[in-house]
Amino acid sequence: MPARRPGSRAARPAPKAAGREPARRATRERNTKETRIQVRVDLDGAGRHDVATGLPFLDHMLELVAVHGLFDLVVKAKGDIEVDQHHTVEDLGLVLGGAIDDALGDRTGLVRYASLEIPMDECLVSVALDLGGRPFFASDLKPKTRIVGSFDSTLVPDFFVALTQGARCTLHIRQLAGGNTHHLLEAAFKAFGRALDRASRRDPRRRGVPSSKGRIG
Ligand SMILES: [Mn+2]
Repeated sequence: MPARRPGSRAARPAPKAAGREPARRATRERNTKETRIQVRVDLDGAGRHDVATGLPFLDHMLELVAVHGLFDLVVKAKGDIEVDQHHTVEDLGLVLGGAIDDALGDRTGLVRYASLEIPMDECLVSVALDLGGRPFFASDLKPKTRIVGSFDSTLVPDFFVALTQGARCTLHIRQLAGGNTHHLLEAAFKAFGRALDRASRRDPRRRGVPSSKGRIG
């Protein structure tokens, strides 16, 4: 055992380089003439959520992301939904994605990839996620009804396009079996939450970022 000065902590490796190992949580705010949005996300949370977007079905979906991803999530949005839901849904994706990007920091030690399938009764959805810094979204979800609750389901791709740009991630969503629109979207958001949880974990074996290039983004 090397000698230690009284009061010093047990022998530890050299101090971490500045900027490494981010807080794993982040707050983002964005205010425009169309929307006012605040998001707080903690990747190492417990599934606590406080979500109010003015769109109850979207609240339900974001709560599923928090619960199934074990994130703590606060989302407050006030948008011009009387004009159209589009501004609010897209801006929410962008701000939530930006908060995820901040929470991931420089992505040191990340697992990076995750893929899985989630059923919801007759519906089955597969999600593949890469937190490797490249924004891309692809989906073949085919909701049977445009409106679910009061939510316009055609805006789900707009939400995820914005989110993948904000979070600098690649996300593929595949509909393996369709059915009720509520079930289909619920399976997709749950799968996204689960995949984000897995991919955003740290692998203790990994030194540096999970890329042969030596950096992400
Ligand atoms: Mn539901």
